[in-house]
Parts: sequence; C-alpha cells; structure tokens
Amino acid sequence: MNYNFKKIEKKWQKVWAKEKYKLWHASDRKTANSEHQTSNKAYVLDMFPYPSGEGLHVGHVEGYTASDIYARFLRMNGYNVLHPMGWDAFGLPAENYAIKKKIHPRLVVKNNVKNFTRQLNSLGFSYDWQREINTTDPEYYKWTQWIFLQLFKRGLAYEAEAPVNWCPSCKTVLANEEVSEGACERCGSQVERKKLKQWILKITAYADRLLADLEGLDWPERVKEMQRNWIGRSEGRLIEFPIFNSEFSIKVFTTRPDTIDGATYMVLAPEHPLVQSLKNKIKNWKDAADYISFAGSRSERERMADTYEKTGVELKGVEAINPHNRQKIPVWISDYVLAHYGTGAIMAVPRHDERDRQFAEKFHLPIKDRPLVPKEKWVGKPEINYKLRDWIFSRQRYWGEPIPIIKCEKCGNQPVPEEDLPVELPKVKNYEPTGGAESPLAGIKKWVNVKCPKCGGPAKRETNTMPQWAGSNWYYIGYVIAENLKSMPGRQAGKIQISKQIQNPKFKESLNHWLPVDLYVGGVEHAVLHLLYARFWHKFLYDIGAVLTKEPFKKLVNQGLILGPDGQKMSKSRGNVVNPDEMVEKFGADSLRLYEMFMGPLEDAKPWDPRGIVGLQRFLTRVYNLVRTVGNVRDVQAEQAKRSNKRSDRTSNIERLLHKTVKKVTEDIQNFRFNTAISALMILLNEAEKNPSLNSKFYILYSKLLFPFAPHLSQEIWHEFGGKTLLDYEPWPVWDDSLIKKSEVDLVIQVNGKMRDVFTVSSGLDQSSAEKLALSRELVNKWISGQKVKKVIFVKDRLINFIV
Ligand code: ANZ
Ligand code: ZN
Repeated sequence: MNYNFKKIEKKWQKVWAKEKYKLWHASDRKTANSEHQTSNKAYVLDMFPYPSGEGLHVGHVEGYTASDIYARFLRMNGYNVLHPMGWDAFGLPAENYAIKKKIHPRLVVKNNVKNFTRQLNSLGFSYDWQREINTTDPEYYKWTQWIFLQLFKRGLAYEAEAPVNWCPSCKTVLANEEVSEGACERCGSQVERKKLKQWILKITAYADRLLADLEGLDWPERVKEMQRNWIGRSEGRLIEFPIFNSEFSIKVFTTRPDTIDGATYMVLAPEHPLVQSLKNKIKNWKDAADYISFAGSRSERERMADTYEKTGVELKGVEAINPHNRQKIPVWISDYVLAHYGTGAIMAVPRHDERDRQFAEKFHLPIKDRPLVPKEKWVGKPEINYKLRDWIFSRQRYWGEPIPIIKCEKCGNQPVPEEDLPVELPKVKNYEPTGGAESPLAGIKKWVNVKCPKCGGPAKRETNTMPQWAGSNWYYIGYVIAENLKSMPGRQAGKIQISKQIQNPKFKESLNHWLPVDLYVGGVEHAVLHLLYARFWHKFLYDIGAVLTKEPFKKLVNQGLILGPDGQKMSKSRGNVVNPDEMVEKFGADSLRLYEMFMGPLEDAKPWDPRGIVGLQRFLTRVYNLVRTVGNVRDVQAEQAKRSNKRSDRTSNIERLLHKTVKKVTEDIQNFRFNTAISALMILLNEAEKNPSLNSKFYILYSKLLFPFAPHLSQEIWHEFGGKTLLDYEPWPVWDDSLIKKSEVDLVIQVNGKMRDVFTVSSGLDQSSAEKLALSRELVNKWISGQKVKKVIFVKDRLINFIV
C-alpha cells in the first residue's frame, strides 16, 4: 500500500504557505535573519519561466528541483539563502498565445502566472515569494527602460538602418541569436532579410571583456566555448589584391596569410560594393545580377557554415593579381562570403580551407599545394575581427517594453525624462502586429503624439518595443531590489528616482551583499542568448557604478533535456509530453522530484521511463513503512538491550553505514550529483530494513538527509518522531570520520617494487608488525630467499616493499 502522499503533501504545503512563505524569505541584512543562520549568503537562482499556457514542463521541474535541493541544503548548513522566482512575461510566447486564443496578453499572463504559481507550490519549491517579480509590471520595466536610457546616453543604444532578420509570420525583426537554420526560433517560419531602421545595442563594444572574463567563471566548458565561438574573435591580416587593368583592388581579411601562394581564386560577397563598381568590366553581368538577387536570404551564421551548400558566379572579365607571386586569378561572387565580416572578400585557398575546397570542387577550380610563406614575412599590424554583431533591439510588436525615446523632427531622438518613467504600455484593443516596420502602438494617436522634451514642439513616441530578452537581462538584480519595485505584493508605494536610488548606500549594500549569483541553474539553450545579453548589461551596469561585480553569475549548472519515453524531444505533435500535474496527482510531488533527480546525472539528456517514477514512489513508501515498524521496536527496547553481542555488532555496522551515507549525500549535493546521493539513501534503507533494532535517532537523521529531495515526507517523519520545528533550518547532520574508516585493509607486499602478495590486516597496523607478518608469508619468502633486505618502504594501510 502506498503512503497517503496527498494528505501529507497538502498538510505541509499549507504550513509553508502560511504567512506568505515567510519561512523562505531571505533577509537583506548581512547578519543572520534567524537564530539558525550565519552571515554566509548564497544566491541560488533558477531561470525564470515564460508563463506559457501549457504550464510547467517536466524540464522546468528538473532544474527547479536541483536548485531547490541545493537551497534547502544550504539553509540547513546555516546560509542566508536567496532563492527567488518570477515571470519572464513579455515577448512573443505570451503574445502569440494571446492572439491564437483571442485573449488580451495581459490577461493571458495573469492567468498563466496563477497556474504556474499553483504548480510550483504543488512541488514544494522553497521560493522567497516576497521577492516575486514580473517583467511586465510597469514598476519593473521602469528600470528596464531606465537602463536603456543610460545605454542611449552613452552612445551604446543607437538607431540605424540595418539588414535584419524578418519573420513573416511573427511579423517582427529577430536578433541573430533568435534565428536557427534560417528559421524563426519561435515559430519555425523561414526568415527573410530586410533593411529596416532599428534600435541597436552596441554589444560589440564589450566583445573583448565578454571573452576575457569567461575565464574566471565556474561554468560548463561547453557553454563557455559556445560563447567564445559566438563572440568569434580572430586575429589575421589585411592583404590587398590589385585588379588587373583597373584602378580597383580587393582587400581581404585572412587568418592564414602564410597560405597566399595557394590562393587560386577570390570571392566577393554578392553585396560587396565593388561588384557594382566593376559592372562595366563584368562580361556576364546578367548572370551576376541574377545571382545577387537570389543570394542573401539566409542568416550570416549559416552562410559561413562548412555544411552550407555552395553556389556562385564567376565575374568574367575580372582578374585579380596575387601581390606575393604576381599570378592572375579569377574573381567570383558567392554568398558563403559575408558582406559584413572582415572586408567582405576573401582569397580562396582550397588546399587549406574546407569551404574553399568545397567551392573549388563544385566549380572545378584548381586546388594547389604550395609551400607556406613564413610568418616572419607578415609584419605590419594584426587585424582583429569579431563574429559578434551589434544587437538588434527593436521589435514591431505590442507586448514588450516601450522604447523610451521621443522623436522630434527638429531635435532628433530625445530620451524620455527620467521623471516620466515608466512609459507605460497603453491599453489597446487591437494588439495584432501591423506587418510593417511599425508596431500596433503606432495606431494609438493619443499615446504617440507628445511634446518634444527638448524644444516643446510636436513630437512622436518611438512605437517599437524591446525584445523579450530585455526584462531577463537584469532580473536577478530585480529580485534583490524587489522592495523598490512598488507594485510588487506587499511593497510600499512611492515614486522612486532610479538615478538617486542607485547611489543610496543601503541600496548599494544589499546589491553588494547578494551579487553575484552563486548558483544559476538552467537549460543550455540560453548559452548565447540570455547568458550573453545579461553579461553585457551587467558589465555596463558595472561601468556606471550600479553594481560592484564584473560578472552576474559565478557558477552555472545546466540541466539536461528530459526526453519523451520514446527517446525523442518532447513535443505536442509527437504526443510524448509528460505532464507534471498528472505525475504529482498520481505519484506525489516527492516522488516526482526524486525520480527526476534519480534519472541520471543532472546535466545529461535522459528519456522518461514511466516505470521509473513508480520505483521512486515505492522507495518512499518503504521509508514510510519502516517508520511504521519502529513504533513496535520502541516498545520492546528493553528486550533489545539484552540481545547478544552479535546484535550490537550489526547495530554498529548500520551506524557506520549511516555515517558513510551522511558523508556521501553531503558531498554529492555539493557536487550536484543528486542521482548518486539518492542511491546512497536507498542502500541505507536496504540495510535498515534488515535491522530490527533501529532507534528513533536513526529516523531523525534519515529524514534530514532526505529532506532536500523529498521535503514533504521528510518533514512528516521528523514530526512523527517528535520534531516540533520545521526542518528547513535544522542543522545538517555531520559524520564521524573515525566511524567511516575501514576496520580492515588490504596490504600489498612488494619485493623490489614488484607485487608478490596481498593480505588483509586490521587497519592502522604498524611497520614492524607488518614486516613480521609479511616475512612469514610463503610467497614473499620465496622472492627474498635468503637475500639481504637493504631497505623497507612502508605506506600505512597500503603497501610494504622489500628492497633486496
Ligand atoms: C585564406 C585562408 C586560408 C583562410 C586558410 C582560412 C584558412 P575566422 O577564423 O572565422 O575569422 N573569411 C574572411 N572574411 C570572410 C567573409 N567575409 N566571409 C566568409 N569567410 C571569410 O575566419 C577567417 C577566415 O575566413 C579568413 O582567412 C578567410 O579565409 C575567411 F587555410 O583566408 B582565410
Ligand atoms: Zn524637439
């Protein structure tokens, strides 16, 4: 029979919910906020969800359980823990859903947040709900807008005409990071290239620091590598190839100047201005012009990939001269060369470059093996290039933070004065995208038409909004300053002047206390999006003195993907989605938490096994039943005392195992090896079941060890064994090293460094006893056989080596 998890989980959730989860409220004060806490702080952060209509995914549950275990563990170890939760509620997911369901996004968000909150609480996550934030709250996005204005004032936010990725279905511009394989990351439509006037953030100004500071971060190497590749710093040289019989020349950026003699042709990007300048020389202009209009619809990243299908046209009548060996080589146009990287032109060396080789093979161009030109010949200045592009920051959509800029024909772009922040998103009936360069906000004349803050003349508001990443760029700071975001539940009202506020010593102190985030848990899909953007804004905030750390997230842990039972990525269309609500209903929150942690290493991808969760429920049932039997045991304690020596031996064995388990679980939690920690708890349970003489001390310890993983059942057991407190701040168990040490060890015997025998001795055996014992062994004697022992090397509990 399963234990009544429903009753137990409801009961404790009610207790925790009392007083608005005050239990988990992290104090800003450096001193302890409860008698159990020390001044050590730990900021344990989850990637906050988009409150989508689908509700929580088992993938959320995985990461959130991991961080919850860690947060609970640290509280029991005396840390002042900040473990907050909030809502990343602006942006396409909420808006697309709203349009589909014909419900206003504001209402969609409200309903979804309610549902997510219920789900998170049903799983027993220990969040500091008093610091809950919502990126769509005007008092929250006031700060987002303020940060934008600071960027604007320092020239790091600028408006420019730029080729952009346009999603015809979402009817908006997308950032490079939001396009994968030429498709919109959100809806999968093929992205088009368009030229539009856009707000752009100068993230490239931080390229060097974003790269260099990766070194100091305790992040998974693959995420760091993804960021390195995305920033894509490369050092090379600029080389000029004159065009035969013309005043023009082709400048190229190359990382391999030494391969210049192997250059057998050149390639210009189809968009390269030189192509137009050479029009009169090009004999097959029609072919070239056709190619130019065909090319360039794909994203930059793809065009540069090795796997990209190569196409191109030779510019007949144009020849370039290799400046090193004076040879004439043909010139082509092809979209595998990007217009906006390096100089937009390359010397192609098919012998040494994979992309060039593919192109040469396809178009039967020569592949020459030529000696390399020594590096010393390439003095002059190295040229640094980055693949990172400035961040296209405007969206032609309704559901986002309005960009706080006023456009005046006389004065140009003017910042909205700080006292007028937030620029609230007006309430509109029609929020569907216009399909043009303007957002639906452009249609609201009352909102759009304003006075210029500089000259007082007629002006218009910027109608584009910020991308969904804006609010998540600084939300980890939002939790820290949640008290200053007035419309948050239970917060005081009052207009805050942000520029003044960030200078306030108390405000600074609390930021200083909590930042950086000590542990950040989330999916790897954010590697070059959110995690790069947030680092950029954080560095900017550091530069203007708003924060005192150079990096926002000290340690990052990625949870692996949870796949469907079929081993495929979970998706509605495949019908392999596991719903956490159903799992909680059938098996209980503790079983779900435990199962997701037991599936395998946290960072691995792993398929859902429907029998797996049943096994974990059975484990918890056994824990519960073992507790049932101990009542009887307590009654016969007197009799137990009279039991034989053999019995007390067994008791000390279980005690040893208990201490071993404390050590193992402690170290595994510290290293995020939750699956092996759970195995250790299972092994301990197996042994406990064989041992009828357990005392209540055992259960008290066991419930503490299990608590971070399965808080409801553990709290119940603790309570049954007389614990009056909540386990959250009970001190974490410590182990006794002397009990863990093995009582017997295998001693290796060597003669002249060669192993000749092994035998079991009691641990701690001294050298002279070990020598005597070793020499009495036949095998050892055989190898020494009367020779003189010159030296004995002895490593306690390990080996003894006779040198003869
Ligand atoms: C000759 C050569 C020989 C090259 C060789 C590479 C290897 P990274 O490291 O990514 O910076 N390149 C330069 N500009 C380009 C553009 N706009 N579009 C596409 N490719 C471009 O790559 C620099 C190399 O990529 C450059 O060095 C150039 O090819 C190519 F064995 O020049 B190389
Ligand atoms: Zn003006």
